[in-house]
Amino acid sequence: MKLKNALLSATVLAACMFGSASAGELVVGFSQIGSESGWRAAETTVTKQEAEKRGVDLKFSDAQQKQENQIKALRSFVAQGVNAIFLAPVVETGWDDVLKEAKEAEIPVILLDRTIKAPDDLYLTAVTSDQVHEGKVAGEWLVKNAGDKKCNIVELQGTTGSSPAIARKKGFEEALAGHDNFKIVRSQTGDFTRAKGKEVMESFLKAENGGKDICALYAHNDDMAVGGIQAIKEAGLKPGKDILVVSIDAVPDIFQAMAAGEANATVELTPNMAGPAFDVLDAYLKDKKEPPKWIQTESKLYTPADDPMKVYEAKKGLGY
Ligand code: GZL
Repeated sequence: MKLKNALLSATVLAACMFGSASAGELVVGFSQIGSESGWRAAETTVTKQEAEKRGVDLKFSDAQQKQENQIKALRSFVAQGVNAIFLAPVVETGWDDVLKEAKEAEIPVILLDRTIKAPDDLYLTAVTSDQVHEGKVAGEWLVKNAGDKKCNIVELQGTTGSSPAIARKKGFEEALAGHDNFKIVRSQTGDFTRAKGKEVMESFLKAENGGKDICALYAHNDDMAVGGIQAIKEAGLKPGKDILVVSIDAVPDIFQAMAAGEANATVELTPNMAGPAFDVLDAYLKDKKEPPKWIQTESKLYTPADDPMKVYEAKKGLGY
């Protein structure tokens, strides 16, 4: 396989030197989780746009939320002899074997938007936000704005075993520490989807005196929050008032809810993980210098004070 890759790189190099291919004739395999949320759809759109901009031949694979499909896609990319792989890992564990195969083939792997539990020599770098910080910002907003009465919180967790679900829970709980009037009374996965978020929120409302005992909903992403808002309204309560709504991603629909007074805070996650990933890949392919293992993207809190409809208008064309 090493010889094959050497030949491939030489071919690409020769093609670039003698002009029969553009300098960006790079082939990158991208194993995407699926399209479970508006944010994920935007990440896919932006990744394809970034590849196009750079003249990169992007081989795209949608895993429909299944790790086995991601592993199959990675094996296929290795067999094709791509120059690099982008992986948005659906869960944290179970990647060692396939990443060892990519390493054997000398194909660098860059993680997008989620991290994994594996030796860090199995991937070049990870382009992600600080997901613990996101949860903490959400929790701190709630502690600051829910008053000092007893506040029973229900939590819609992301995909079980995924790094954002684990980290955002951790960060939120850190923010609540020391504030004994705040308590998470129910917590369950809504798998980052609107439909499941609504379904689980309906069960929370039923279990908590029709929602009268719930002070706030914390959702690990806006799509589950929007599903939860629907359930709260159908239960005859006012989301954003009777039940505060705090979530993460900053997708356009949460700003529409904010403008209607139905959502209170969201923490922005950029869908552009691919830009920094392509940049670090270009630099690595030139000088083979190992980049840092983590390239952190920014997080920003938005509330109704931030002109939500203006933000909605700015974001709605970005592929969500
Ligand atoms: C977080 C990302 C999450 C988004 C969700 O980095 O992996 O996955 O917050 C998406 O919208 O499903």
